[in-house]
Amino acid sequence: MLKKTTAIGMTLALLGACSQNPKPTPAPVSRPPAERPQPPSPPPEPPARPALPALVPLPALVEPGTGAGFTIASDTIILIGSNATDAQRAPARQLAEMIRRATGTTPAIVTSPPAPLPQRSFIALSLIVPPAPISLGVGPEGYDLIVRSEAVLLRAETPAGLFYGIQTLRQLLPYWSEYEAVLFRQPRTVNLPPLHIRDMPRYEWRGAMLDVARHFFTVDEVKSFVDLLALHKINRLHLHLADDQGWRIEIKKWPDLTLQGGATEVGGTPGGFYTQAQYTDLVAYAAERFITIVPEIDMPGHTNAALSSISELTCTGQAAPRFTGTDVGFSALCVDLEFTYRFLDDVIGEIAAITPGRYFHMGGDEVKTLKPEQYRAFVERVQAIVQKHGKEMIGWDEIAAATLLPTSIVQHWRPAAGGADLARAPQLVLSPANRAYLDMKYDRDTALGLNWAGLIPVRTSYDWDPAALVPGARVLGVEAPLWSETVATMRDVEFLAMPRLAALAEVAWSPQEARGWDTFRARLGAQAPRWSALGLNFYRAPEIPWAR
Ligand code: TNX
Repeated sequence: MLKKTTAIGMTLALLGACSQNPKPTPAPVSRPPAERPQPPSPPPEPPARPALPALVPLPALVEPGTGAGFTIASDTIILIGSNATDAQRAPARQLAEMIRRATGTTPAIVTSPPAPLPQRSFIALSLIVPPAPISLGVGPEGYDLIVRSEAVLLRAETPAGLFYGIQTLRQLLPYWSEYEAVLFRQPRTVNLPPLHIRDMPRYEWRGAMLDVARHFFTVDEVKSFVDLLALHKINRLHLHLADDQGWRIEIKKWPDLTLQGGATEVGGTPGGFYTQAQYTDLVAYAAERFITIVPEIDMPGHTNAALSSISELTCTGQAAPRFTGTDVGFSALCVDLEFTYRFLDDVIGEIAAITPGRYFHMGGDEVKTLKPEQYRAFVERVQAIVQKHGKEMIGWDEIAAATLLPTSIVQHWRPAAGGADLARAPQLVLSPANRAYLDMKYDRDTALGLNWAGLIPVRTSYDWDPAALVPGARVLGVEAPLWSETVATMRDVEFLAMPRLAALAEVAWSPQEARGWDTFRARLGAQAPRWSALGLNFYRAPEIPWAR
């Protein structure tokens, strides 16, 4: 591994890209402009600096380069180490596909760097795995990208880092690369601006949640949501798989859960569910984009779909009637029955077995029918079951009242929650409903969405510092939930998610001191042609200068 890495390293060294062999920096280092007060009388105009590309989320460091940049032409190749594993080849294939759409030609992926330097123009993807002679120092998800006229050099310590570098390259390609139309497939060259980007995420948990229980979304629809997350370097997709209105994941020991509980959704339209094979396919699709699926079975409340499918789960032994409304808080598992825990062991065991990610989400929110001590004992028992099946438990912030393992995660959602319980939480994911909930309306006139946590214009979802929200807490990151009481199609999902999902992705990825509303607005507005090319039904918030 090291031998081959060194071979690419030599290529990079010859090009002056290694930190051991620095070239004089051609252009002054400039962090992306942060909001700073302007001096009262401006000094003489400095020489015009090349405009920085409009990237979302903002990278940690962007330095403009000099010269003409790099031209991707029909003879450009992608260079990777000859020892590349499949996980390392996947980002290279994704880049090749992106370039095909941009230029009409699929670049060859060439292993083992030819020596001397290839005569053809190349984009080198290089894994510099610690401990390596040269440490990149960008961490497990970071990357370093250099665009020069001779070559493009993308280096990372992991395949995930390469993937995020490629997402940045994607935003450097012209927006029309997102079209599939034959019209655009004539061979053409594409120019990338000269620059150096050194980038790494602020938080390890950069999540979104989709509620597939209130309204069901098919595997293909969820895959399109995954694509949207990947573009924004989001790495967790939390699926809310069960609620009062529907149970969406096959449990082989309990087929009635999906036969009965999967058949409904809000409004009485037919629901649906994922077979375990479909779920596995979705997990793999997300994994190729470095996104971990976090499955949630909400309990002990929000369980009417289960209670109406399996009569033994209720305290009366009578199956509950089906429910397709939007009230919350009325249902609860019968927590004093041993049967309940055998059932949960089956459910959690089967889901854990098909979920490679580390987490299982037990919900735990809005239980209005249990005494506090019943609730706490329930959470602690479920925590033990989750641990037995090899997963780390996550739950909504009510679970902080229980005694939690150091590995358990509390997902903060109630803006007014806080105080002692949250401070006791071993670790937090932040989804404050008044900033991070994608199902809140933008303004009073927004047709879709709810407003119980307030109206959330784009600036409100963008302008906050996660580190300041719960002082002293160990914050893993940020997650943007999209509850689906009022959304039934992917067009609806996209309308509420975009552009706020992009804003929250930047909150989770970019350094607090580098980002600011004014530069964000401009960079966000510049995404419009790409989003249109992708066919996204985004909300053209009036405060954003959308590019045409
Ligand atoms: C609160 S957030 C809920 C959900 C609703 C959502 C609607 C949370 C843990 N519980 O059951 O769908 O509000 O915004």
